[in-house]
Amino acid sequence: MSATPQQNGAESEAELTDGFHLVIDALMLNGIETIYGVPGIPITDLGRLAQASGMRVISFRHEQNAGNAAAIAGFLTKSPGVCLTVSAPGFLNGLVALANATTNCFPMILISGSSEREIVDLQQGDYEEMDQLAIAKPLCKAAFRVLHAADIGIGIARAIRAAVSGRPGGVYLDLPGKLFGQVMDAEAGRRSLVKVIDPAPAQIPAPTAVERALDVLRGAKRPLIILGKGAAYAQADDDIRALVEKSGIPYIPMSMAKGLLPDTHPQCAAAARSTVLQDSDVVLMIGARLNWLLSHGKGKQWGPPGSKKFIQIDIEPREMDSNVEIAAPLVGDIGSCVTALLRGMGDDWAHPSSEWTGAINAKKETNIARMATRLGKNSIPMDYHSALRVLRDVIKERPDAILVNEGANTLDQARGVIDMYQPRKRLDVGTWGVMGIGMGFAAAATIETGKPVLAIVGDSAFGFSGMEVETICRYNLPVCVVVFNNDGIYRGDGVNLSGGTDPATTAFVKGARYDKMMEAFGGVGVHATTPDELKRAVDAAMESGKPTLINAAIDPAAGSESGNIGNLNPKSALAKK
Ligand code: OXT
Ligand code: ADP
Ligand code: MG
Repeated sequence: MSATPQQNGAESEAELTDGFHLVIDALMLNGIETIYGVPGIPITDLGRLAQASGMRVISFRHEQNAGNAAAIAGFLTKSPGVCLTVSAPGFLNGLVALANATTNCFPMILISGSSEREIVDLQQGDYEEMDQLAIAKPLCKAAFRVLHAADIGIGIARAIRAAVSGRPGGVYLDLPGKLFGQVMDAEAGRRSLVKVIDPAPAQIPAPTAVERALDVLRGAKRPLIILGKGAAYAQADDDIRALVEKSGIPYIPMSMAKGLLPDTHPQCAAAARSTVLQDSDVVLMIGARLNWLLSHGKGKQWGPPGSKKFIQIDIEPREMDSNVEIAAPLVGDIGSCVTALLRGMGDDWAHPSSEWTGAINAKKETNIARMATRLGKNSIPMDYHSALRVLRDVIKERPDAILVNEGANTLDQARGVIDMYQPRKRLDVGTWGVMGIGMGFAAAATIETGKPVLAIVGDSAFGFSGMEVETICRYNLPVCVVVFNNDGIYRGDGVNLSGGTDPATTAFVKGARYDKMMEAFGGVGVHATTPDELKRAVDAAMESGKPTLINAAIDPAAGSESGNIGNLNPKSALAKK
């Protein structure tokens, strides 16, 4: 694309382009079709012109939500999601999402306009003055600034490569306002653009590392596979399934790896989690880290010290031995590593003993029966299980719908109750347990995949991105939000320990009607007090595809403090009861 030349002498008749058009052309050349952002100085025209060029530009109400949308777009597509913000405050609003993307290994690029370099560097008080590049650097994988229009192509190419190659992550690209207006010859501009070839090259594991891993696996008596969100990201679904089935090894999915194989698969040991973590002797980790979510691979959850050997597949060599010794590191991309293992296993791989799989199945049956009792109660007011039972059925009936999930009890209970059947259908708070991903993830998930979204969010969690219901209505997105409204954070029955009139720190307005928020913008709002009402409302929403918010009234006393991770919540021994 190029600007119309001014008819002013022979030289200026040459076709011209400028910074705005070069940024758009560079993104489009690299297959980036959607921008998530919030407009304003100095990037308003960038969004406008991008839309005019045929890109989809989704304007949010707050940059954090636009950033979360871009991050999850990256996770779902393996191509960097792009978030566009204004300078200083808009940039800062986008940073939580950028840092969260980096932490979760989601590829995204945060592009922020910035103020005049000369004034910023002399700290002379420019409009929205801030040294954005310096601030972004420690929070992302790479950060770049482009000062000359002729470097835009290279700048965007570097940002794309940094985001998706190796361990994926967030990248910051700083574009000063002055850059956009810089004019250059259109043909030279075209030549300056770079189409990134093979942005995330395969990383083939060393044959010796594959052999070592197979040796350790062969020696196992009680093997276990852990699938993490890296495995979901890798899109090596068929090979991963083949490895699991050929090996016969029981597996557990981390939260966002649920559905990589259906949770109902006979080898799925999610319902015997404690047993398999404790009693296994060899653990094959595929795209999962031994961080807090896995108790760092040690402690009583993992059985006696020294009782375990780990094989770890990861693209990041430095992940190995980060928490415990890795007996067989397998560094490479998951697709290549899993194919190499499959090839090396041959045709006569011995499945684990029935003693091991039998013990797991016995534990599964006990836990599933316990869960069934809870799910069987038709409690009114609804508790988590009676509400989740109907939502479990909704996903069973529509396995291609995407589930977005945040909260504490709302998160932990939904993860256990709702079986997933397809890869990359469960999106949640991830490595940080961050609240606020809800509406950004929901919007991008349907925009990127064309699938309907069911967002199950706690009333507190919803508050972090709730204003984006307007965005969901504005773009008429098929998103059904179910707010689990228990009047507060964890529980709605907290009391002010001082006896004063202020509400408890964890309590919200009682009986709030979040459904009215959706109605305010033309969507469908429903207040549901029984499992039947909830099921009817969700079915109608999923059928119609209309933006819908269901306020599911949950017993304020039903939850527990911090959900399943109350053990991480320090308590004062001195506090008054
Ligand atoms: O094997 P055993 O016997 O042990 O049993 C296990 C499984 O085998 C079994 N199981 C099953 N049984 C039967 N059937 C099936 N299908 C089945 N599946 C499993 O069940 C048990 C438990 O299994 P599970 O869940 O797999 O295992 P476990 O032990 O829980 O796993 C450990 C973990 C650590 C992997 C897991 O718990 C996990 O993934 N946890 C993630 C937790 C998390 O990230 N929480 C969110 C953060 S909490 C807190 O930080 C919140 N804040 C603060 C805040 C945040 N986060 N962010 C920001 C920006 N600001 C502030 C806030 C404000 S939460 C929050 C809001 C909360 O309020 P809301 O209103 O939103 O929500 P409500 O709580 O609903 O009110
Ligand atoms: P979970 O929270 O599900 O346990 P984590 O985010 O902790 O998952 O771990 C994901 C891991 O997957 C990271 O260590 C990351 O380096 C790795 N990873 C991501 N993509 C790939 C890939 N294509 N090939 C190999 N490893 C990958
Ligand atoms: Mg709540």
